[in-house]
Amino acid sequence: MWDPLDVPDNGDVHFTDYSRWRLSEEDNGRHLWDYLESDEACEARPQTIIDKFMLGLPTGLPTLPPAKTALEAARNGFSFFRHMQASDGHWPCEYDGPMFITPGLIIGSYVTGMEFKREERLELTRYIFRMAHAEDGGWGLHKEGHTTVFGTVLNYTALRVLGVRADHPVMVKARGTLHKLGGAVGAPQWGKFWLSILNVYDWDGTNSLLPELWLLPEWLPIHPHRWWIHSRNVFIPMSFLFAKRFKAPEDDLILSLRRELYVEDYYYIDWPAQRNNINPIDLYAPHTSVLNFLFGILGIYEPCAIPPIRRAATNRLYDLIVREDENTSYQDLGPVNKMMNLVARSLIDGPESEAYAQHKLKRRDFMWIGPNGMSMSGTNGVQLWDLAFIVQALVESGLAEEEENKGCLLKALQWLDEAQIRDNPKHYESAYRHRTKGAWPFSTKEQGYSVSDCTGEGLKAVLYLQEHLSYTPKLISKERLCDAVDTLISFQNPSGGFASYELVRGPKWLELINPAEVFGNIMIEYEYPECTTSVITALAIFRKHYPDYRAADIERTILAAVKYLHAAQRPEGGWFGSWGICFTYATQFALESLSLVGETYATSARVRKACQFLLSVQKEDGGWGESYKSCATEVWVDHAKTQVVMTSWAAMALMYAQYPEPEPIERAVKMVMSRQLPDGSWAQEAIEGLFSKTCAIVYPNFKFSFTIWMLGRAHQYLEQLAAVLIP
Ligand code: LAN
Repeated sequence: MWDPLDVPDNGDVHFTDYSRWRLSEEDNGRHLWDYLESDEACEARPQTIIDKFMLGLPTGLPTLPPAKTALEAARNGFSFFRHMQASDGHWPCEYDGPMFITPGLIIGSYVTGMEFKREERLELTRYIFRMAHAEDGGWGLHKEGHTTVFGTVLNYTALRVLGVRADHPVMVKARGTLHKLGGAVGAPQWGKFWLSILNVYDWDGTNSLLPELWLLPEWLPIHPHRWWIHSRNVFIPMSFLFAKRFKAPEDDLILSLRRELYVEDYYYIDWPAQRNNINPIDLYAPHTSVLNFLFGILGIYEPCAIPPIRRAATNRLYDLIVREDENTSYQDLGPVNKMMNLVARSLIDGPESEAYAQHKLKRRDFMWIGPNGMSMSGTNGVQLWDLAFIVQALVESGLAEEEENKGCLLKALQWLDEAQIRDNPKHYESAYRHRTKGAWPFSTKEQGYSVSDCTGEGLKAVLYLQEHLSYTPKLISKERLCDAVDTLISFQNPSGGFASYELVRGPKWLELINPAEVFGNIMIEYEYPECTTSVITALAIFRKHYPDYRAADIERTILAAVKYLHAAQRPEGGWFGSWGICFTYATQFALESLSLVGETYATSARVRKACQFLLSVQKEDGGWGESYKSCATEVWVDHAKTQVVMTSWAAMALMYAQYPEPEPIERAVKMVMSRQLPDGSWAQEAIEGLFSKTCAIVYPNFKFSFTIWMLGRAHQYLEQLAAVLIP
């Protein structure tokens, strides 16, 4: 057990000295926060403006002359944001939101004996305190979501593991809520999994995570290599640890949690009866009858699993775990499989192993301290994704040619040069990976996963920097750009659309066996308007500069993609977004694509319909505001307040469509300008991103990239419109 923490009744004040935290300046986009113990160390390494801003401390940046035009507002925005560029060229940020990720960090670390610094434990505690809902003390699936058993049981448990006493007021309140919800027995599968690992839930209470699935022939539609990469990569260590029935050794904390988490007596719970017990408050994708039937059969099979076959299957799983660790230098695909792989490696290789040491080293990449305390990030950062948008914003607004910004853009280009993945993965086909040669990842090269749209936006950013600016060297050769193009084309599906990390490999009916209960559309890849647009706009820009490379393939790819986009438009006129919220996000992308093939307000009924849809939801103050709930319901759900990020997306959409009236865009510009703070920044508003239909995630740099981009473009667009209207 870790020693108890004496912490205040709430997280309103910092639990550590915030003037001692520093974000280290690494070369390759890695984010590592240090807590400096001594005054001398602090003096030797004073806090930077970035440290202060990320921690929510006053930055001391000056008040700027108020902007009178959209361009001045964009310029002020970047005068501020320029200071947030790390020395290696990227823009770091927090990446929190999901409330099931940080508990995985804490429980996974505890069961493997991987300790935290005391200060880290304190700020992890404060973060969870700060995220508790004021009314009932519970936690949701994500930080803006309603209280659920999943959120509450995992965060409650995490706090206890961190060392908070059971009689602390935060715990008393949360426990009351958990008990009102019926206790931990009603947790969804992923909650049951972490509780089983910690030995405060019985493995008999989870449905079988059939390891033998990996022994099936690959041509079978159900074979897990066909699943969405995140589901597959979480399923692998989960299934492995299930097969091993891994559980932490009992200690006082575990014995006590067995009393705290349940309404009934732990030792009398009918575990098999809990397998399909999920509190309705948590449910988004309830088990289908097909799944329940299969789980019924597996329940009978499990006790008689044939040992040599089970062993072969677990060996196979372990091999895949090792390959994943080695392919990603222990960053892993995401934070969930990262912590599960750690538990598996610690079990097999032991705490003295190189694998354990590497996992420990890379665990730091996910631990981010922000104004609310410390949390585990949704990935090891948003490096490439943010950088690519900021670069495009600066080039399109013209700010990139301004003297004071040139150094930033040169550094951004160097970062892109370093971040491009130059080869296919070490374990390639053997780990069922898609090609990576020439790709850009979402975060860092080390993590090493190619994503279709990240490669698209990365390529666009490079082309903008190398081809559109007067002062940049051509760091990335034609050959490397062509590698990126080859990867982009390799991502196209027969429908013409593009998915995220891989081609769509499995049939849609696999969704019938989605066991996760709280997420939707996670079993296979799907085509997305957002990913499709990033790819084809990149290809279109590429061919302008390199018309001789695979011209016919590029033309074919774009035309097929546009066909997919036509088919994906919703009857109301918008496009449904899966990675940002929601219709404003995806409609912006889709209209960018359609503008490529000359489909604009003047020429296309679909584009007119899309504009009308957007205008029908523009609010009184000229802005747009959409709730994350749109993503779950698949119909527009208004946010009570307008948001600068969504307003920027919607205004960008209207400009891509070449909407002929200036008024709605002018109103959007005014609204975004009215929210700009005296130092040129914008305050954080509601959450912007989302995944798997239900779970929101923050993109704090969007409030800079998309505002600056929209303001810069609007400045030019409105001038052009005025010139047409008043010749
Ligand atoms: C992300 C973040 C980025 C996102 C985009 C690039 C925006 C998207 O267009 C493609 C998919 C991708 C890469 C994506 C996939 C799912 C991620 C990795 C996340 C939303 C960040 C966190 C999330 C991951 C699945 C969280 C762990 C949860 C599980 C359900 C495994």
